Amino acid sequence: MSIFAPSFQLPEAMSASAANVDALYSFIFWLSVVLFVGIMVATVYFVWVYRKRPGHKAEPTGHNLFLQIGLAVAPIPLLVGMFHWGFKGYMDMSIAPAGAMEVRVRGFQWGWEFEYPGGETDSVLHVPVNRPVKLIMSSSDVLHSFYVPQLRVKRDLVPGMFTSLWFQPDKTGKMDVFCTEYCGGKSKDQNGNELAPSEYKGHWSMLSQIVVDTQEDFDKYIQGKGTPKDPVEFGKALYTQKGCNACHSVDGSVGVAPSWKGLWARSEPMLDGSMVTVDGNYLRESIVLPSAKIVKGYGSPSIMPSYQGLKDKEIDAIIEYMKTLK
Ligand code: HEC
Ligand SMILES: [Cu+2]
Repeated sequence: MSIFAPSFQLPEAMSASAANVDALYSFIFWLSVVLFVGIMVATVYFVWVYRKRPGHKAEPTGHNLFLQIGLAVAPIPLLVGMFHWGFKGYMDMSIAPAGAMEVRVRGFQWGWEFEYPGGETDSVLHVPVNRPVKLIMSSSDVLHSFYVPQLRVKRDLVPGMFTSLWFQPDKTGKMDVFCTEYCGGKSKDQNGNELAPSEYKGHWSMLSQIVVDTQEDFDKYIQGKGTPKDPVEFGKALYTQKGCNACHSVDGSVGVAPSWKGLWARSEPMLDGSMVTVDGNYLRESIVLPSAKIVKGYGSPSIMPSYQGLKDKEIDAIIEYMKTLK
C-alpha cells in the first residue's frame, strides 16, 4: 500500500467504480497538498525577505496585469477538468447497466431489510461477485442514508419515494453498511421505562453488512432461504384485507375510484391539469398521501383515506399485484 494510494486514508476499494472515485480523490488531495505547501513556503519566504529592518523603506510594487490575468485564467482548465471527471463518474454511478440484479432495500428505525428478486429477505445483503446489483430503496419512517465505504457509494432513503443505487463488487469478502443520516434513537421501552445503556437503540445501531460471494455460494445461500411468499399473491390478499376493494375494481369497471386494471405505466390526467405516468413513486405517493396528486374526475379533496400505516413491504406487494392487472 503506497501513501499515494487513497487506501492510505480510505478502506479497501471493492468495486469497479470505486477505483475511479479513488483516482479523482487522490488527484484532488495531492493537488491541494502541492498548492498548500507552495503557498505556505512562498508566504514564509516573502515575510522574511521583506521584513521591516533599519535602512529599508517599503516601496509599493504597483499593478501587474499579466500576473493578475494569468492567475485568474490558469485554474480554469484545471477546475473544468476536475468537474468533467467528477460528473462523468457520477453519471456512470447513477445509471445501472441493463441486466443488473434488482434488490429492494427497506430502511427503518433502526435496521435494514433486503429483498432479493425471488422475494427472499434478509437483514444482511449477499451478492454474487462481478455482477451489477441495483438497489431500489425506500424508508418506512424517516430519512436514512445507505452508505458503504468500501464501494464509495452513498444515497439517501427518503420517506414516500424510491431512490436507487448500483454497484458491481469485484472481490469476494465483507463490507460494512452504515446509515449516515441522523435518524433518532431511544433510551426507553414501550412503557416509558429507562433501558440499560447497552440496550439503547438508534442511528448508531443501524448497521449491516454486504457479503460478496462467488456465484456458486450465492446460489446456495438463496436456495437455503426456502420458497418465499409470492409478493403478487400477498398484494392480492391485501387488496381485500385492507379494504381497497370497497372503491377500486380490478376488472376495469369505474365506480367511485379509478380501476386498477391497466393502471401500471399508463398516462393519466390529474386534477391540476398535469399528466402523470404511473410508476412506483407515483403509486407509493397515491397510497400514502392520496391528496398529493388527485386523478381528474374524482373530486377534491380525495375521498380516499391515507394509508400511512401500511408497511413498506405491503405497499411493494400491492404494487407488484397492480403490475399484473393488465
Ligand atoms: C373510500 C374509497 C377508497 C378506498 C377504500 C381506497 N381508495 Fe384508492 N382512490 C380512491 C379515489 C377516489 C381515488 C382517485 C382520487 C385520487 O387520486 O386520490 C383513488 C386513487 C388511488 C390510486 C391512484 C389511481 C390512479 O388512477 O392514479 C391508487 C394507487 C390507490 N387509490 C390505491 C389504493 C389502495 C392501495 C387502497 C387500499 C389500501 C385504496 N386505494 C383504497 C378511493 C379509495
Ligand atoms: Cu438511519
